[in-house]
Amino acid sequence: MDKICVVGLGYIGLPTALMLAANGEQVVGVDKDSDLLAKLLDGKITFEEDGLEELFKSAVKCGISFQSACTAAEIYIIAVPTPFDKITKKIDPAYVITAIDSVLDICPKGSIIVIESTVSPGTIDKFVRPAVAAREFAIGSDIHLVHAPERIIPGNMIAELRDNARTIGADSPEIAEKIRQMYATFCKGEIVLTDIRTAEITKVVENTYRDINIAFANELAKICRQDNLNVYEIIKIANMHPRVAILQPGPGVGGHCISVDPWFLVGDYPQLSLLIHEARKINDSMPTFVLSRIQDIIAEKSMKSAKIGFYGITYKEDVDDTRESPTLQLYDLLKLHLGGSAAFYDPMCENVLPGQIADFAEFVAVCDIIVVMVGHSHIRQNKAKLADKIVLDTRNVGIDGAYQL
Ligand code: SAJ
Repeated sequence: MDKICVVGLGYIGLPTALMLAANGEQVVGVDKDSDLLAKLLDGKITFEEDGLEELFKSAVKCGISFQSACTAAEIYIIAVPTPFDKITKKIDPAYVITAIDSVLDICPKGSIIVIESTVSPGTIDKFVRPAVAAREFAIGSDIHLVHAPERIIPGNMIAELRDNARTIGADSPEIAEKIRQMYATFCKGEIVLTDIRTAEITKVVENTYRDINIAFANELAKICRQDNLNVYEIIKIANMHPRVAILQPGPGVGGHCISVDPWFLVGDYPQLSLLIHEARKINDSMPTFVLSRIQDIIAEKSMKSAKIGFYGITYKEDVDDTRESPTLQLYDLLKLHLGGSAAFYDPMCENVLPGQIADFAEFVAVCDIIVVMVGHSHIRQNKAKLADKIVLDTRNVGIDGAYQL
């Protein structure tokens, strides 16, 4: 019997499975996606992340295996996606439930299911427990449930897997301790044991805190624009105060976490989450604000027509993930407002949008206005190549003469 079976080998499941294997645990990684599996079995990693390739090699050396179906194990880690419905603002727990169902098909009695996927608070009570009970498994004896939400930041995942504190929510201290020991094989941060409900909401609270703080920076950018003040200088000086740490304004908040999780609190506590809701609205308004800045520039330069080039499609710098990215949000607005005369470039991803140009020099040459949407290292190293262009720099990468938010 295997010791640990990790179900879902995406952005969270893969590095977690590799880390456990590289630190001496016996691990099998499971994913239904045959292309993803084929790549892993062929010795290739499936997304770009600092240090992932080296970790992959060492996990393979230590004996990690990959397959499409769950196997008998002592511990199952569920790291499948939780899709978000943009209209209802609710997550769909179906993938988590399906993954748990496939575990229940083969798991030995007494095994532990650890849910790492972010779920909206209350999901485990509302959906997971009834689904397990419907299969006639007694929770607490036949099967144990744990929620250990991931906390790692794309771009620094491997270091954060090792160094961040973790939360483990379980029904009993004994099971929590067993799972603490598993994570302690690689996690050097503090591991806090609590109950499942607390672990669920704490994860969402962390991302909501960051969303609110980014919204404050974005609102400051709008205030400063009104009076032509430099928001970046103001933030820099304010942050010299020992108890001030303002984040950076930008073209919007993307990714599958910060732009999603606060909605769970708004949905569950609509009368009580006024600040949280307002912050979400401010961050969601930023692509429209970028569009208004482009229109300001076109008017100021008296341009009759202009080809707008958007540098960066991913949701943030140096990752290849485009989920909920501000550029994709802007693309939808552009279709309405600018009649589609846009080009896109991103060194981290290919063929995401119509009008995407693969060659940077060609992109620069064909565009009249370039809007920097993502501060990839690539643009920081190639700023000089935009010297003769009209540039709107929404990420403050430091391009001489550029317009700012
Ligand atoms: N952003 C700004 N200004 C800033 C910081 C970020 O506009 O000063 C934007 C980014 O460009 C991006 C978005 O916010 O579009 C989110 O990026 P991020 O780097 O703040 O966070 P994520 O989504 O990559 O990862 C977050 C992290 N959560 C927190 O820092 C509280 C990470 O630790 C979580 O594990 C992750 O969400 C998750 O999976 O929940």
